[in-house]
Amino acid sequence: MIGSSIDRWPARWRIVAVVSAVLLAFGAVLALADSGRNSSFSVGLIAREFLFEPKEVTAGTGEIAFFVKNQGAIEHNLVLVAAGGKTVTLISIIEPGQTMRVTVSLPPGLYPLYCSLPGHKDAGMAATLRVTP
Ligand SMILES: [Cu+2]
Repeated sequence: MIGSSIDRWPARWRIVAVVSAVLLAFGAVLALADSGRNSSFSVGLIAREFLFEPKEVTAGTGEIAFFVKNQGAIEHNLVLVAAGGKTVTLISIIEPGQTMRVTVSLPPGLYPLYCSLPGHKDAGMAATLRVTP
């Protein structure tokens, strides 16, 4: 019994080695893909009365994750102006003290961001997202 179980080890290890090699090759392909336009970016914004910090944020093409923390005393939100002037509400409400996350993918360009609650944008709650090629 012991002898036969030892005889089986080499075959087992060969399978493990082949599976490992396949996984490594697959991982290398994923890593290559990730270094291209499928990269992901993280953008942090602080919202409060009445501004976004920082005023300008930069990301590349790919998935952009916004983390928006409301450090103010009242509700805020996050709206993005897409190409052609279309407004997209990324986060409809961020309660005081809350951090909200949203992901978007955008072509290169400059995108105004603002809070659409009445008067907030005019009071200074605006920022710019620059998406680089
Ligand atoms: Cu606001």
